[in-house]
Amino acid sequence: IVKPVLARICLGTVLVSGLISTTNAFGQTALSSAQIADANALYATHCAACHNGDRLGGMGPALLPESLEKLRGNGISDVIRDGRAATQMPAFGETLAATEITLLADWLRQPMDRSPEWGMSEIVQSHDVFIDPAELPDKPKFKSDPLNLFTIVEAGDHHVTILDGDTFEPLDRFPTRFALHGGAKYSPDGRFVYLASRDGWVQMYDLYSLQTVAEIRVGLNTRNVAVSDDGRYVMAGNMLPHNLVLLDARDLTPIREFAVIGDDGKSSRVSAVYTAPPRHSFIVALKDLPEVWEISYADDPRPVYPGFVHNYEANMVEALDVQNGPFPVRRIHLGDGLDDFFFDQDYRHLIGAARNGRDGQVINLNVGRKVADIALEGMPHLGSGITFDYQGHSVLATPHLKDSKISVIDMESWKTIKTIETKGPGFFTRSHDNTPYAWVDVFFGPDKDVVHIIDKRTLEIVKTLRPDPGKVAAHVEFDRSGQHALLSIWDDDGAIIVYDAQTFEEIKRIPMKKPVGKYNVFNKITYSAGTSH
Ligand code: DHE
Repeated sequence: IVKPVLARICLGTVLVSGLISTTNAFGQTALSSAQIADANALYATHCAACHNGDRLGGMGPALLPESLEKLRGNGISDVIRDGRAATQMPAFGETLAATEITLLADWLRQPMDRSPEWGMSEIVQSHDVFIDPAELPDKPKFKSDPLNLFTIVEAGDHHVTILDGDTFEPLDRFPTRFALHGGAKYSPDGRFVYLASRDGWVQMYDLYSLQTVAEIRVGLNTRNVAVSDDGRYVMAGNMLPHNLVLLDARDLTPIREFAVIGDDGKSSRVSAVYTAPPRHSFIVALKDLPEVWEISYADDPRPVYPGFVHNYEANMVEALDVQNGPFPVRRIHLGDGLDDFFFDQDYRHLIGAARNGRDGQVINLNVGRKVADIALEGMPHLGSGITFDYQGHSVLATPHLKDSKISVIDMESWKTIKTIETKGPGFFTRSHDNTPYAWVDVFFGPDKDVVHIIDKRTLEIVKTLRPDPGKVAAHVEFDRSGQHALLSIWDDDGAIIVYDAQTFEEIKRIPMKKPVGKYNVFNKITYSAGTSH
């Protein structure tokens, strides 16, 4: 890996014009043409070697405005000045003047004149199959239960660890693309795991032989992926371009793309795509359109696992009329867009939240319309809600990104039956059928280092743990049996802590670099009510 050339550019070589205070249509500081030229020169000299001349990413991540949305405030300048620990991104604080750093940061945030192209030909060109799937072994190369493995995403240095859930020993640790996001998704037999990066890369890894099988870049800014319940497809949802990309799950061969365009001709970013197993369809939330899409794969005539044919022409479906192809799109029109949602266990209802932080609605997917409003202020993070049985009723428990509470909602009346006060807003909730407890984190605020344990029988917090003072403690997942709960210490000098799920005693601490999500194969492929789907 080559370090970028750190040539010192003095102000005489690239003249950084004074920043002006006018704003453009996006509410951002508008740069003059002289400043844009300066920024281009700075980028070409200092950034292009790693991030590519076209800003689409290379050894470093893509630097498109959409990719940088997460770095709010001075986030971009801070990274340019200080670099990123445990990555190849050097600190430019000694090399560039403060004004140059500010200019580069402002320029990177500006909407680009023309969105870069990423169509089917770019997707096909990016596809790499490292191992012919027909050559893969029939059995795992380890003795432990292959359905009790955990895929653990380590964001600190962009790696994944495969952890043996019987012994809690790592089986493998491999590099991934920059910034994975969304849940890792498994093939229905639990053999393959599919990982999506924010920069659009999808990686397919074989859990039996512990190696990467294939990868492909499906977009420039991707939200997440879903795997069909029959194991035939992987669907990726993109923020840039505004589309969905369907892949063959055997080796990620692209099958077709779906442009996300509303009746009025306006396109939309995808918020998330999920699989609804009993419906044999993908359900898609859209960020900019008041619609939910259901894309059925039930009628695709191709057989399940017909034997591997690595042939783009055979596998790729020609651009078909969306309504009449083997993947019909059903549009469910809503009064308001949805940013995040959750399903009941039989996938009849979708519970959605708008990111205005106020409105929630229940959509009956069979009849295709809203059947109830739901009180959901405080920006609920429905995607990481869970369901369980409480006094004979199915309830949904969800954290809120802006309020210090967990809402418990009856899934028949759709009324909030209890609000559990927490020490701060949380991100993730987890439980398991074999435990009476639900674990919730407090991701934001001064108590971000605690996790609460809630008794599902009483809806009371029965224990609060502070496993590593000062460091974020977040995202729990159970092993297959529900006897152990694994918690992340969300720090570059972090760890996975294994707890006895009954006594809450710490059993083991495994050092890791900012472990974020962790995904147990069995809990995910059985769509356990206590975990994300
Ligand atoms: Fe996530 C899952 C949306 C920011 C870590 N996040 C998801 C999913 C959605 C979502 C829709 C479900 C995808 C799936 O099931 O495959 N996330 C959003 C946002 O809208 C938000 C708030 C803003 C954004 O930048 O996109 C956001 N998410 C974050 C983070 O800042 C987190 C904490 C750190 C990071 O890695 O970016 C983060 N999101 C996660 C994780 C999951 C996730 C670990 C998977 C949870 C699971 O258990 O399945």
